[in-house]
Amino acid sequence: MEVEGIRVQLKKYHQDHLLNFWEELTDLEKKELTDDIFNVDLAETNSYFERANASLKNNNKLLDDEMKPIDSDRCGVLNECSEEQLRGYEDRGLREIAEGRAAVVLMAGGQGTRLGVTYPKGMYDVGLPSRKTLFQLQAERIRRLESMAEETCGKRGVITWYILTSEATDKTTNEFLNRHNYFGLEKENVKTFKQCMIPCYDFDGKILLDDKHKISRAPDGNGGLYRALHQSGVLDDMRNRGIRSVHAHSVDNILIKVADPYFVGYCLDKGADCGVLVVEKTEPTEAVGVVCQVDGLYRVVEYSEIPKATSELRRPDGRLLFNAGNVCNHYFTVDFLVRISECHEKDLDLHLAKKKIPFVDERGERQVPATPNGIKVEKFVFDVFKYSSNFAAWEVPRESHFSPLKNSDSAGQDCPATAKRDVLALHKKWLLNAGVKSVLGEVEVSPLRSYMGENLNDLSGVIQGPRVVE
Ligand code: UD2
Repeated sequence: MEVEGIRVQLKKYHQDHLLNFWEELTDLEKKELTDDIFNVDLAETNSYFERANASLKNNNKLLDDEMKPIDSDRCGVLNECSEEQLRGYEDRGLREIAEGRAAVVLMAGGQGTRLGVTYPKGMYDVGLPSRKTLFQLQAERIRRLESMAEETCGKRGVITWYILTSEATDKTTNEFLNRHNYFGLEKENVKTFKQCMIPCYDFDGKILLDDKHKISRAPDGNGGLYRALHQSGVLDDMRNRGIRSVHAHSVDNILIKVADPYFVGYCLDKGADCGVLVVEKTEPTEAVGVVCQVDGLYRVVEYSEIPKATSELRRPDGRLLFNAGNVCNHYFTVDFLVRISECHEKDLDLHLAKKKIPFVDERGERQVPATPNGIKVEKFVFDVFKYSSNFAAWEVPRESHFSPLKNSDSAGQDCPATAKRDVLALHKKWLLNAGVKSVLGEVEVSPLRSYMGENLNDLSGVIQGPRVVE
């Protein structure tokens, strides 16, 4: 198509400013820009902006008066379960693994802006004695769990590791995993798949230029998972492998219990098609969404969207009323994921965030703004809860399950130093529970040795760090 044809198309959607610098571009740049424009579904892009704006207004109206906590009969609490119940859940979870019916979806397409690194967060090493990265810790937990399932059930099953990447993380993630031989997992059982990128807008819905010949784009949020699962063929792969249960989680929780057998077993026991793992939110300002009901439907109200007064409401015992802290840790059946991608993906809510987005101004100069100048539209992974026909929540203690790596150390929380501290504190507790007399200095337990504190009973006396218990 000639440039005039493209201009007419763009004009129809009020985006013809994308050609403002056409005359200055080289032939190669012209080709890059036209390819870039052809890759945008203009009708969908404009509707994204309008829908995101509309849902923002709608949210504010709904949330103030319609939120209710989770019904207690829908929420299992790990600390309140009997040993027998827990053993039952664990057995079910391990059997799912031994039968090859469990998979992990790791959401690793985010840009890690707050942490301030230019590489994927999974490659981050928080400074544990082993210097293992988040990816390595997760891969080794999978390996250990496969062995535990085999020991319990007498059968070895594979946990397929599907990793959601984006344009920002895909190449580097693949190179990294390859360079490290998939940390001992079989290459055929580790599959990366890419989410979509959507254009960024100014406050009037005009698409921003990142360069004179390049549209500014960002990943479509972790809810982009559903479209990507379908488009990349991952759902077909899951069905071909006979997978039934999917544990989907964020890349940055250093304590993540990958394919958590209690959580998976609990969801199977309840017959849930969609489940969420929560920790108690104790501070109204903490950056975790809360799981609750709105108009009788389960959903997460994100930390950036909950009204302040609502976030501060307390129960008679002093705990927050909305305390089911979402930690980006979910269970889905494959059937549920198929239903979402076939029937509901196009209707997922859109969330709008005001961000500082580098852009080319009307004079053709690239600006890096100091204050928010534009909008990113994102889909959120938890926005499918309302389509669940049997929803379940599972509450776990924070200190053994959740320590996210979000910020650089200067923030003092959710940062490399706190992630390292929390792993070492948990491992110390495991060792003391196993009969070790004392633990001095930095002592870490390899995930290949122990997944959740088991298999340490041969240790005793004093363990002096720095050391990795292999
Ligand atoms: C997420 C949760 C929030 C709370 C918090 C706890 C969502 C939408 N919000 O907020 O409720 O639980 O975590 O730590 O889940 N990602 C992608 N593609 C994207 C964007 C993100 O794969 O386009 C991944 C990202 O790599 C990370 C996860 O999704 O593994 C969470 O993303 P985030 O760090 O942007 O989410 P956050 O902390 O705002």
